[in-house]
Amino acid sequence: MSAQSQTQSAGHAGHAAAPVEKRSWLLTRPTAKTGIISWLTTVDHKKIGLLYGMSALFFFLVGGFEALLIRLQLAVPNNTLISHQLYNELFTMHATTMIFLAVMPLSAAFFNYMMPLQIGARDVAFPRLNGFAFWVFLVGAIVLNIGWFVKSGAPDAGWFGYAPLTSTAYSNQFAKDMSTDLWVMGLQILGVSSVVGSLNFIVTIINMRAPGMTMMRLPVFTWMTLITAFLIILSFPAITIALVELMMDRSFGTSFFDVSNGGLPILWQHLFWIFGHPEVYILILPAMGIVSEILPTFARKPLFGYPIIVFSGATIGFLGFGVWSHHMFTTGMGTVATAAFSLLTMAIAVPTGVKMFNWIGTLWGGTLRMTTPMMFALGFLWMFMMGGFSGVMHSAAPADAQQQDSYFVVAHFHYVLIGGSVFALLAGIQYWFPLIFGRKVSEAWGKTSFWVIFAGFNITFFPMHFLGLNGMPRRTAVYDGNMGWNEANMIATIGALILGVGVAIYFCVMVYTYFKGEKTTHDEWGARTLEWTVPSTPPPEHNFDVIPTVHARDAFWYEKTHVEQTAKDKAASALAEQSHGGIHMPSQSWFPLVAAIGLLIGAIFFVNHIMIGAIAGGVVMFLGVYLWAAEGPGGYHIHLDDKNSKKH
Ligand code: HEM
Ligand SMILES: [Cu+2]
Repeated sequence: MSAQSQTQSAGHAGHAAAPVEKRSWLLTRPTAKTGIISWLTTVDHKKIGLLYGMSALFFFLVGGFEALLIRLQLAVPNNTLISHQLYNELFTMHATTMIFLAVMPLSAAFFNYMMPLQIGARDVAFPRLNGFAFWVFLVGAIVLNIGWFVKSGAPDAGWFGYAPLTSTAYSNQFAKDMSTDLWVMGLQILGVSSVVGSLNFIVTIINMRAPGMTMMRLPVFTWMTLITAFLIILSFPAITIALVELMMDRSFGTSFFDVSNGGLPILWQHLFWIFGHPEVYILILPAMGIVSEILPTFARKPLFGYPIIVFSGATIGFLGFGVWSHHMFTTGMGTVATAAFSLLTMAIAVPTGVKMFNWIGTLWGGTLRMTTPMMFALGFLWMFMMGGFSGVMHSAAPADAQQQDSYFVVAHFHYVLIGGSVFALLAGIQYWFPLIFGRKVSEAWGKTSFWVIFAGFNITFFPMHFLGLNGMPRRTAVYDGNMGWNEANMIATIGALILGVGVAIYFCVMVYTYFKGEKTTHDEWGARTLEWTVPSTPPPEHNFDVIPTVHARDAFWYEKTHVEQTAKDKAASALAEQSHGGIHMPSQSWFPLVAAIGLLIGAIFFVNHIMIGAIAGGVVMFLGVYLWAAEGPGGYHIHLDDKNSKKH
């Protein structure tokens, strides 16, 4: 660090920030606002949100491609299109990719982009940590997918990784199989990303709400962000422990899950599903939040029963931790455990149904506008409800004994995961596109993509209910021609191709709109929440010219109807900001990226059992974290009056 530490002259009136040292080149924080460096070093929650969104959409396409291969293989009986080994890799990676690399990060994209805007904040609580969470996510995604490019192959033991399929004894024919190691390591890394991101969101929502934004005035999407973040930090430790134990079994010869040495395979299932069931609510609660924003906007009514929607979301979160063994009804847990888990699972349908009625109550008597986001949101209501019904069906243990491991379960979770989560996320993209990019998707094309996706989805997955009831098992690469499953499988495959076309249309329309779409104003839909009060689209780096003052649950509706009060608030807020020396923004940093790269190096060497390389990667990571601490908090001011930002 430079010996003669200079202070930078503040140079503007009322600047109260502490003098800042001039730092050596290594610790100087980057300032590029455009170009590749600005993206690599960004701490802006909106840019990080876009990075999450882009990556998630990319992996959504990868996972979709994997699904199409699976469906093509199953189109006709005794098909030889792909090998059984590749089939195992495809269904494992398809599920892992869709859950951890597509739906979760797409939710995270909205958490990052929208949540700070919705609570009237300028960024998240820990901006560099936010960048770190994204880069770590990307590292985990890379590690999981390395298998496609090396001899050992991709992970092949199912997204649930049941012991003993994951033991070294069962690993595929290559002696030094690393496909399962890649899966273990990838999930560990993704867990770090999710937990770190969640802590950031929790602190942000608790601490950084605009004046007047009480908890019971939070937009529902922000509430669901908060609950999801809690689910993540409470459920990921369970799978982390399971993965560490599995890693020890595989790399160091312990026998947590190895029966021949006194281990317990069922221990894996308990640990996995203690995480795994809350995980499905991690996937659905953000979707419920998005739909709760869209329906009132297009019904032109406030959300019906706001407190009930919020509390039922929290109830779902709590109950979600008590039902994990409904995934294990057929493992022989005993009648008491089976009955208890069965009843608790049925109980979850209560808060879920309550939300359903609140959404319908929101639509009831509203002035509905059938825009593209509204269509996707209504699609969510309908299909999520169907998935919920089949869920209640297998909450009854005797029924589940028949349905377990059949295509009926596949139909169930695709109705909740695609018909629910994915439809809501696609709705959210359409809804917030004008805010994020300042352009609006054409209604004709938006609706076309909706109908093709909607038709393709139902043609694919509805017949699977019957396939399941007729006994077709999951996770099998071939079936015989005389089982009575031929037609339904052919229909499902045709449906999958239609779904693929629909998704392709959706993507093409988005890309076209980004470049050539109709320009829009910042309050495109006549919405009610704060994210729509930004001064421009795309929003400026500082989000709001002045921090909003909140008087009501529908903060923006209040502003629109109380013009005088709003002007007064803005003047007071501007005055307060001037006395702090202007708008204070965080500086960019290289070190979140450096730390994540260290993690990547370490992970790759560890999976290949080259410990010296693993340690080297660890050193790079800790150096990154150390320098991150040493570069200090940074920050600069933006002055709106002279439109001249002063950096230090
Ligand atoms: C009313 C609400 C729900 C109920 C009562 C319910 C019930 C169940 C039950 C009992 C199973 C175990 C079936 C078996 O393996 O035999 C199951 C499986 C599954 N559910 Fe649900 N569910 C509900 C909602 C959801 C939601 C919201 C999601 C995700 C967004 C979801 C995703 C899944 C997945 C992925 C599986 C399969 C796990 C696997 O074995 O790979 N479910 N559900
Ligand atoms: Cu479950």
